[in-house]
Amino acid sequence: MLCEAENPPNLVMSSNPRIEIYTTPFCPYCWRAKALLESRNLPFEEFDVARDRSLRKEMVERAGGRTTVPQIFIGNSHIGGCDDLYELEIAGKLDGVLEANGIEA
Ligand SMILES: N[C@@H](CCC(=O)N[C@@H](CS)C(=O)NCC(=O)O)C(=O)O
Repeated sequence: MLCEAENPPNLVMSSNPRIEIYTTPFCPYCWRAKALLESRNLPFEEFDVARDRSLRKEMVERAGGRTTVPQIFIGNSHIGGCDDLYELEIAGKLDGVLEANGIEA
C-alpha cells in the first residue's frame, strides 16, 4: 500500500501526466489556448518564455523547431500551437489524446 508520507509531493507530481503550455504574456493565441483548457477544466502548467532564453530554447527543441507561442504538450504528445489544439477539439480527438496520455477528460 502506498503511504503518502513516504512520497514527497514533488515526486508524486513529476510522475503524473500533465499538460504543459509555453507562453508569453501578450499573446492572443496563448490566451485562446488557455481558455479552451480552462473551459474543459483541464489543469495545465504554464511556462513564460518571454524573458527566459533557456526556457525558450527548451520549448523550440521539444517542439521540433517550432518557435511560435503557445506550444502545447499533453503528457508525451506535442500538440503544437493554439490552432492545433482547437483543431483537435473540433475534430473530437482531444479526449483521445488526453486518454492516451492518462489524463482524465
Ligand atoms: N498558428 C499559431 C500562431 C501562433 C503565433 O503566431 N503566435 C505569435 C504570438 S501571439 C508568435 O509566436 N509570434 C512570434 C513569431 O511568429 O515568431 C498558433 O495557433 O499557435
